Amino acid sequence: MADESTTKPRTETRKKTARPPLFKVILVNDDFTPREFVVRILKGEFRLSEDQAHHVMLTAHMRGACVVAVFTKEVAETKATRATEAARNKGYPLLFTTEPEE
Ligand code: TYC
Repeated sequence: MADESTTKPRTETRKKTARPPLFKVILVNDDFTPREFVVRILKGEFRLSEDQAHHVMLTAHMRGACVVAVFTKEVAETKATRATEAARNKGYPLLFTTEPEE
């Protein structure tokens, strides 16, 4: 008999899709790298618009550091390394770091 006492409650078996942990790329201020160069790197490596790049650069300049964008670990580390190396090739101390998102 399928009355209330014998019918099983429907249990949902929705599978959770695992999301990879995300990492922030952080732009660190310094006193030597030209502002225009920072903007160029942000546009080239992180595909920011001119306005976005300028805003991120100015925020790092004023506050010491600024989050550029968030990626999976490998992408964040690759981009941070490439951007830092591009600056090093020009003799600038510009630094990008990564850290896990809370
Ligand atoms: N502070 C630099 C200057 O005055 C510009 C700069 C901005 C450098 C942001 C690094 O992450 C940075 N030329």
